[in-house]
Amino acid sequence: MSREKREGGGLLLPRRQFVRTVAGSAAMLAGSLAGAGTARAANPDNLPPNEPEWAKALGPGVDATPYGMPVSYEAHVVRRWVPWLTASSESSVNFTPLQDLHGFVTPNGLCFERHHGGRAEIDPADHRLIIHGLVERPIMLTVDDLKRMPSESHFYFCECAANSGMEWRSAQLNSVQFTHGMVHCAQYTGVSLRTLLDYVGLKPNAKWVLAEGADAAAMTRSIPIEKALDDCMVAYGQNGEALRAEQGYPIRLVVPGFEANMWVKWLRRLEIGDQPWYTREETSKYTDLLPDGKARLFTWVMEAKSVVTFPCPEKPLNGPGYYTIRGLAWSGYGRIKRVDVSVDGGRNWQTAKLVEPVLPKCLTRFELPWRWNGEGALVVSRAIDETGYVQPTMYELQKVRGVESIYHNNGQQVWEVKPSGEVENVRLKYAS
Ligand SMILES: Nc1nc2c(c(=O)[nH]1)N[C@H]1C(S)=C(S)[C@@H](COP(=O)(O)O)O[C@H]1N2
Ligand SMILES: [Mo]
Repeated sequence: MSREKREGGGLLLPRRQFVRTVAGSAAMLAGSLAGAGTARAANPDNLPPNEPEWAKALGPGVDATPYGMPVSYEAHVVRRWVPWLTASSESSVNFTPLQDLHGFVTPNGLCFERHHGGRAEIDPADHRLIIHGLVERPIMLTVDDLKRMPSESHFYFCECAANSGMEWRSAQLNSVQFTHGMVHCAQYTGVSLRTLLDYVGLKPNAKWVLAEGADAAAMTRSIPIEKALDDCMVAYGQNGEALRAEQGYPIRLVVPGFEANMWVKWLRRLEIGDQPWYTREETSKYTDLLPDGKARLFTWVMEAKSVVTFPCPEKPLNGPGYYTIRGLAWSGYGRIKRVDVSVDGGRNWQTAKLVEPVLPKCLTRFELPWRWNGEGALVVSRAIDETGYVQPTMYELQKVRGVESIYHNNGQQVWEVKPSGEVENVRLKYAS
């Protein structure tokens, strides 16, 4: 559809003014980043047929970099946060730069962080995991004890229930990092929680596992025993190395497919009980307020979701021609079965290619070749998981959930590509 038709037909809802300001500053940021990144003009002295400067002298030796960091030209690829979103940086969140990542693994240093009481820095020698409550043989384990047990390694996504939480009412943040960056995906290594629970011996009335962190927030969540015995892990490894302090070093709970809040970091205690612990977290937060004033409770599984990461507000198009639309899809219920992509706001859909491997409860990369003719376009993706569930439009989602909740927004994200190549977060107005 043409841009005129969209505006004339009122298909776009304008964003509120304060949002313009935020979007403006995000755009400025993106502009300055482009200058630091690939858009920088080339130095002709380094181009063929000249010998580039780095080929004329020896480089640093193997003693120069005991722990490698990204090359300076990628220094703009960092976690970012939105200072006005929260009162302090200790109880806050930063965001994964999805627009700059390849494949489906998030590098450890770029995994978004969500802390309620700041990041704990724990000496593993002083850390213990206690498992007690409705068990036959309560235990206290060291981190070394855990490493002596059989291990498992699995890739899982981890998404905060509040991801896209600002976007319920209308298009807000003009950035895929800020709209969708509260998700990361890593290979976790550790001990299966079932192994530990078998070891301590569950009593017949064991129904819930309370997990508690050793950070200043002592964050606690209750996990149903069925899930605890299914695929949860006590992880000490992430992407081949020890967990980062930001992600819960020395150990964190991995609860595949469930909202990230339950993935307790700096895990120090598992108390087996016969009922859930109604902590402040569970009753006042992490529930979904509905239009009738009731709230959905225990909405643990993250439903199928996807987002286009190229093009996106941070990654505009550079003139008409050949491109590959790229994005990420995931579902807490299992594997992604299909991803459809539309360039006309969801009127026509094409099936994207899923990039192998397609793993359950894991980010899945999708791609679709696209010849951009230079006209305005509305790029959107929708994920379908192996249960047959189809990622809803924002309109469909709002009809069921209203707009009062912060959590569990898995609606389709629409990017408007302007004839200039710039990309903006927009909300379609659907005929009702
Ligand atoms: N101990 C502890 N665990 C915690 C939290 C916390 O503040 N303390 N935050 C939770 C929330 S709300 C989220 S979204 C995830 C974030 O995990 P990450 O920091 O590895 O991205 O950790 C969860 N586990
Ligand atoms: Mo969260």
